[in-house]
Amino acid sequence: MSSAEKLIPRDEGFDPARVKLDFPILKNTGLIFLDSAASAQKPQCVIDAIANCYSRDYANIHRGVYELSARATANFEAVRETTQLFIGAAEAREIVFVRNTTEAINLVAATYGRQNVGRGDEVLITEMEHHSNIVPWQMLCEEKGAVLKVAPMDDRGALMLDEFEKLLCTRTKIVAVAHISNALGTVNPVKEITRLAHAHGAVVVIDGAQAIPHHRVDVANLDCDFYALSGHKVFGPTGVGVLYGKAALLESMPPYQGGGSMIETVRFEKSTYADIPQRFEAGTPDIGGVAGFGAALDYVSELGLDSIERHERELLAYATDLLAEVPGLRLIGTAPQKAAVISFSLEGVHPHDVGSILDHEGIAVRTGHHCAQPVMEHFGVPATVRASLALYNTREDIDALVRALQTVRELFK
Ligand code: C6P
Repeated sequence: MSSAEKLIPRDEGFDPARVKLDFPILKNTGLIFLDSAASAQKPQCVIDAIANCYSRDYANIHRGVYELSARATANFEAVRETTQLFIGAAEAREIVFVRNTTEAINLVAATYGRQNVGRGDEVLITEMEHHSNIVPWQMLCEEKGAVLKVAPMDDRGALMLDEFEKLLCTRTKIVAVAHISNALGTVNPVKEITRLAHAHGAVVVIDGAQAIPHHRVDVANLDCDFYALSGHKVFGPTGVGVLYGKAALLESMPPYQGGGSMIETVRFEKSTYADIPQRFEAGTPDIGGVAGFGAALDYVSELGLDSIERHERELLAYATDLLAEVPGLRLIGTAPQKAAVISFSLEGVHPHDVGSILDHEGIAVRTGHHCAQPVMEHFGVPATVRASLALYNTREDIDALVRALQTVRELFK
């Protein structure tokens, strides 16, 4: 079957209860898993793809002349094409395999950033970024004597686009923005952000970690320059992520790490580097992980991102309505464009206590600052409880969450 055929969605009615059965950890334990924003669970097809890679198709890639190595290489490169189609990239060589979103952003900061950002230049981010989309830019700015600018959000957690625009100027070299905030669920207008940034000559890096499992992403349509994502958030294994970069930009960039696979020739006097994307893929990659990642993208494509998005939108509305009935519950993040994340605090109860009691009721949520400390500071809270949704969550999961929160309320009366 060709990659294109594999990506045809099976769109005849989306049933999350049936989808749940594809996930052994959910099927076998009855766990109500509301922490997919941290890392999503894995369907059987992903687990099988990893096992099959190691039991049938495994050898190092891009090296061996023997048939098994050629097959392993072909399988690995086929996932690059699957990824290209999945995010709408123009060419497969625009897909760089990395470990995760964090590494993808660090790669851009350390290569494009070091090459193009100088003293007095500016990097523009937003107040709602994950630490992975703050610290690499801070490190770059410190090294180069550049300035990190931060566009504010309002008290719903929506980006103030007019303020963002005012911060753009000829010194802005890079704009780095989350597609969807992990702490608030805010969906940022990344196409408009990209248009504004380009009008000022800046390149745009989108942190897509939270968007990719929920939302149809089309990088060509967004016209962004870089897009970062993690496989483990889109039902694939940990250890595999993607940096998308426009070919012309990737071609202009120096390597990130040196070693095997990223070179053309090596002499003690000087080495020359491979073409993209191999230039950025030093060393042996996560071959089994990439097989699992490919299976995860196929799985999501078969279910159909439009169906997934519709289901999650309905579930978010359902949960938001029910949670409004819980006394003392304050939603943190109420932007008009929101997806898959419900952050909240419960008056008089520490978020960690809420999390522990929910755990006791068989419900997994994340509590803490969610690696977004500036967001917590904005809302004047040390931490929140975060219930995050995915394609396998049902209304029954939300009902159980609300019941358990009523129990917390009773205990802390
Ligand atoms: N957020 C969460 O619980 P890595 O760890 O590299 O796969 O992803 C980092 C990252 C970057 N950007 C955003 C918007 C993210 O949400 C994350 C990961 C997890 O919210 C773990 S802190």
